[in-house]
Amino acid sequence: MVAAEFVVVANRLPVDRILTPDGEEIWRTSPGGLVAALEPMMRSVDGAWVGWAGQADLQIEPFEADGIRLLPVTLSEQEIQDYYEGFSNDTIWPLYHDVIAPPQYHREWWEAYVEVNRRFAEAAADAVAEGGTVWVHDYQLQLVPEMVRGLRPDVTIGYFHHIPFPSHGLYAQLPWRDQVLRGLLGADVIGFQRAQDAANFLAAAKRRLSHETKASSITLPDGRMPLVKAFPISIDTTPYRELAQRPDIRARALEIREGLGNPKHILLGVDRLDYTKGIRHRIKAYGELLDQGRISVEDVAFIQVASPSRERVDAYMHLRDEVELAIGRINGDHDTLGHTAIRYLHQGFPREEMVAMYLAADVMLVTALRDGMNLVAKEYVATRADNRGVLVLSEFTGAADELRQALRINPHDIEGVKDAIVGAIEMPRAEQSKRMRALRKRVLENDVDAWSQSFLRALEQAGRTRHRRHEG
Ligand code: GDG
Repeated sequence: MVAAEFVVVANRLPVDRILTPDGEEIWRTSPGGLVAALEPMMRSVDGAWVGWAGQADLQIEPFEADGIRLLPVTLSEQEIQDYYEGFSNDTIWPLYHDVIAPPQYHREWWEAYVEVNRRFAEAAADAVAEGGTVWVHDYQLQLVPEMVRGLRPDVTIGYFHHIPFPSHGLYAQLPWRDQVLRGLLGADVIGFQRAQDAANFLAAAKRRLSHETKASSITLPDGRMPLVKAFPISIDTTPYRELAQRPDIRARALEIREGLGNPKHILLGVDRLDYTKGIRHRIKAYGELLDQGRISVEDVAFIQVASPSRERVDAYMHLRDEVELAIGRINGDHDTLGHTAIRYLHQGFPREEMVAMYLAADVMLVTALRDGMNLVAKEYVATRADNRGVLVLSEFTGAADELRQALRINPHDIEGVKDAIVGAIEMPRAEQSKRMRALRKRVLENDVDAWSQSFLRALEQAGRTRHRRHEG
């Protein structure tokens, strides 16, 4: 196998395996922003992508899809339970989102996490060319940077963390807190979504490992100085802008409004069904507004898309029950034969339909209790070419650091959320337009391409410094 100059390591490969009705296997590129951001670069520099194909016990040889070399990592059913659903999604995920749900600490989950991280690291170390670059993504693979460094001291290593990094007071709960810090510190550039996440990581490294830290770097005992910095991620704005102009999709947006009985205002929520997203808080606020008669179902409809997520993890099963109970009650109390209070969709939709919903929505509700960035907020903004519409945005999202002209809310403050919803509904056109114009400028200028370019520039710089040190 030819070695690759640039290797991306992520939990998932950027493709989904599809079996056609006649039993043929095909691979479809998943529409995620990460692939879109890295695709041009991966093609130009001879890149490879290490990841899991999304199904248990799938033994597949490396293959190529859309010009990218894919190197599949196999996970057993037990490893999916322990490494992925367990340690990644039931230990790290809740801990790093400020313990909104109680993290579960199990030694066998940790052991599987170490084992699987080693498999990813070995695959990357085997694939990368002499002096090449490895870019590791996200919380499922925090040990990979140190492991790759151990196997391949010649390569430059980047790591990007897509979710929050908690304050030390919470992080300190993790029984394997020092191992995880050392894992991440194997990278030359450690990127976070917000400046606060980078600061939390630096504080943890200083407190736990007694490393010397400066504004954005750490000095390690071996003399290496990894860069620790915020690189706020964004979206590929092009498909959103283009789809938002398409006549059939604009017609579909009108049809959606009609289907809801032509309400004056449509509120929209789009989230994976996850307890970090504040879906219950949003539903409660809307329900109370109806109870109090401040709004009516004839005037204000609420569409909530809650795409199925992590359905085998207990906390997600409970959340689904709670959300569906709350919605059932509100709809039971307030629906009429012509109007539904909350149109709840526990389904995934094609991007075209998502854009039609963004176009139909007068108010976008993003009420996350904690969120690394929140791309939905940016997608909504990207589709609003007429500068109409209001974004209600939780201050606990990474996006809130950038999208200053949104209506900011604290999702825990239900009265505040209610006032923001009413404020959004009543906002004069001129103010909507002033805010949206500024939001759009921000999102269109700082797209995913700008994000990957700035991370890669930092990585290149780190690589040059390292080579100089080696030679010197
Ligand atoms: C993690 C961090 C960070 C959702 N339902 C459907 C659908 N989606 C798309 C959205 C959006 C994406 O999924 C969700 O991205 P978010 O950023 O909102 O949230 P997470 O999934 O939690 O992502 C987050 C992100 O990583 C990137 O670093 O921003 O903070 O938690 O693009 O549109 N897309 C389609 N159908 C659906 O039903 N097509």
